[in-house]
Amino acid sequence: MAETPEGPPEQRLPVPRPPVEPAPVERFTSPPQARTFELTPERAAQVVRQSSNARWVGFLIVVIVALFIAAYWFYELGPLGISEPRLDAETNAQQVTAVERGYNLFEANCARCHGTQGEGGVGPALNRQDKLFAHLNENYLRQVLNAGGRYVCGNPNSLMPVWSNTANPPGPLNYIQIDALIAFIRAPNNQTYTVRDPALNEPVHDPVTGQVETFKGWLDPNYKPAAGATPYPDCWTTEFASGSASPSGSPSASGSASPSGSASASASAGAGGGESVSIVAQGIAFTTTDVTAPADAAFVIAFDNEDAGTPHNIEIKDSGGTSLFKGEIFPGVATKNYDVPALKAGTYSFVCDVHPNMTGTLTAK
Ligand code: HEC
Ligand SMILES: [Cu+2]
Repeated sequence: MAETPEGPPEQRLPVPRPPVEPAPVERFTSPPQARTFELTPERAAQVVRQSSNARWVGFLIVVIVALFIAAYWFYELGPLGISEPRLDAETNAQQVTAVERGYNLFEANCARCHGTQGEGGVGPALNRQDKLFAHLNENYLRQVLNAGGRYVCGNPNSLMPVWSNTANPPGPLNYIQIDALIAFIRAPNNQTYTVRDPALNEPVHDPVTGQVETFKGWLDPNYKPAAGATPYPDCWTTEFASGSASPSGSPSASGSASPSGSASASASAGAGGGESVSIVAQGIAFTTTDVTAPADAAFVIAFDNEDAGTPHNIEIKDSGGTSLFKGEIFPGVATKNYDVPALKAGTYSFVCDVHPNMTGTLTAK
């Protein structure tokens, strides 16, 4: 080949390559094309294109991963208060489920003695803030449900049975149901829960309005007992024992005040015959729920409490619910004479303050 190509410079390009001289075959073992590597322009362009694609793909993957991490971070931990952390949301959802199940369990098993709102009945009230604050704590509730009513005051004849199926003899409820009941009893009253069908777990609709039925918890999370108040007693009946702690101090004081006020009246009535009405409480109920008393004259109620160790009393209220007479609360077996001031002719109701479902009607005529 000529050393210098002829013609104008543009014709001289591309510079012709000197012909490839194959190396002597005997010195190499690989075939000549393996050594004569040549990058064609197409191939070179392709390499450039591919590597730029590859960089894009890599960049996009990094972006996707970064976005995923950010999204997951928000989902899982809920920073900056934008969303609720996932685990908290899950715990809350489980809590709501437990409360809603507990509501059904309570209505089915407990309401007949403790009232549908926990207001009390045969058994003590459960929905009171002073009791929920510390006395009805989770651990205590668990103990009571495991051991039954005897755990409360040590009364072996307590009406409340054992509930837990781990007790001996076993009760009807398993530990999940016990947990649900405890969650329900201690549910806060600033949250609204849905009433669900126990079998279907579907929300229950009010047949009249068609609205989903709801309920609220009992416990007021902001409740604080008055400074220096005596904590609720371990045994609920001591609340009603005469001359006990501050909460019951005022009713017993008023109870003692009214009989003494009417003592003179009854004395004068006693002179005129002193009519006496007898009322018996037995098995957390008044044996006679309809009593007749004289109108416009003081009379005496001979109140016979036949329930050993269980406190009862009689409070007389008019149709508007105003208390007209409140007898002293005392445990059985005992009898006390209540001096009741004169009542106008009419119908009155009488209740036991310890057991709101002990009621009767008193007719004065
Ligand atoms: C047959 C009536 C009856 C039923 C049903 C009943 N209880 Fe009771 N409960 C009582 C009585 C009575 C007491 C008081 C214990 C005692 O001193 O005998 C009591 C006490 C309690 C106490 C302790 C209250 C306190 O002030 O210390 C709790 C808590 C309680 N019951 C929860 C329940 C729950 C939850 C259920 C439903 C699973 C239930 N009870 C069902 C009658 C009942
Ligand atoms: Cu009573």
